[in-house]
Amino acid sequence: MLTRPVLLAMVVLTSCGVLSANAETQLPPFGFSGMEFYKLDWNTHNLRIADINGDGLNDVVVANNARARIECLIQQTDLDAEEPSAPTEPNEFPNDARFKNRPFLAEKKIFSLELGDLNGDGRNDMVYYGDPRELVVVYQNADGGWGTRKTFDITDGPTKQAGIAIGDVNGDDLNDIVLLATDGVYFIYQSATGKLGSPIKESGLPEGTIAIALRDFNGDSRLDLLYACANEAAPLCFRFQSPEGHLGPEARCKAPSIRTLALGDIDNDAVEELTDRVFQLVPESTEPLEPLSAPAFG
Ligand SMILES: [Ca+2]
Ligand SMILES: [Ca+2]
Ligand SMILES: [Ca+2]
Ligand SMILES: [Ca+2]
Repeated sequence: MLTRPVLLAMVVLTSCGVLSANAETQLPPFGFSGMEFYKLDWNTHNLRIADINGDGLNDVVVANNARARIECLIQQTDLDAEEPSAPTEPNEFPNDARFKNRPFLAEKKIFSLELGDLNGDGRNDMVYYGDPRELVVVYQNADGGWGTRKTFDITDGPTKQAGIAIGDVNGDDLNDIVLLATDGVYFIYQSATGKLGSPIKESGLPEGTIAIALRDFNGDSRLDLLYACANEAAPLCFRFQSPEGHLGPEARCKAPSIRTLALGDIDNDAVEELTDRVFQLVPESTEPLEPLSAPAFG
């Protein structure tokens, strides 16, 4: 039995080649390896996956408000080099060897956290919003460590998770920051020299907005902005990016209320889908979306 504080968070890893092919669907064989465990603390959230040390291997980043820090689990290249740590108490699980923690001291309570390249050097940087209220950008060094910090004095940012999105929202192929505010949204654009400009606020939000996301929802290769709302009548609201690099007016979508939301291309057609009880987005369409009758995941 797992008891506090033995296992407070875990990472589940997968590998392929375990099961036989499905004769009816001709799908390739796939399966899962065993779970791997990494002990963290209570009150961890905003788990993100990206390469944060420039070695080409994805790492795991998660905010840890119990210690006012950000856990950076760096994927190791030689799993045989280090044995898992031995348990020190009965029923304690040792950490597995795939990741090694390199914690970053945030020194604040973190509400939202995202990763992405924000200066065009090809290395993922980190941005978070927290209390004391400010937006913090931490750039990745050339040696794969965290380096220069840049702060933005924004006091009306999000107090919920998923309040930050990173992506190109003005069509110049440079990542920008979108930050949810209490009564609007901030845009922080990256310049051609890799500098972040001053925040520009657009007032007004769809009713009940609790989260934002950037994806290409209509297949034109330009990122669009999604507002997820605690609004039973219209929980999804889109702003599609125009060919000129402007986010268009809000396009609301009638749908069942949202409990959880995941984004991704789940049928390999290069167009993003949303899944809750599953909605499928149709390329080249801005018409109101209709939920599919059958869930995609059983
Ligand atoms: Ca890495
Ligand atoms: Ca960078
Ligand atoms: Ca941009
Ligand atoms: Ca688009």
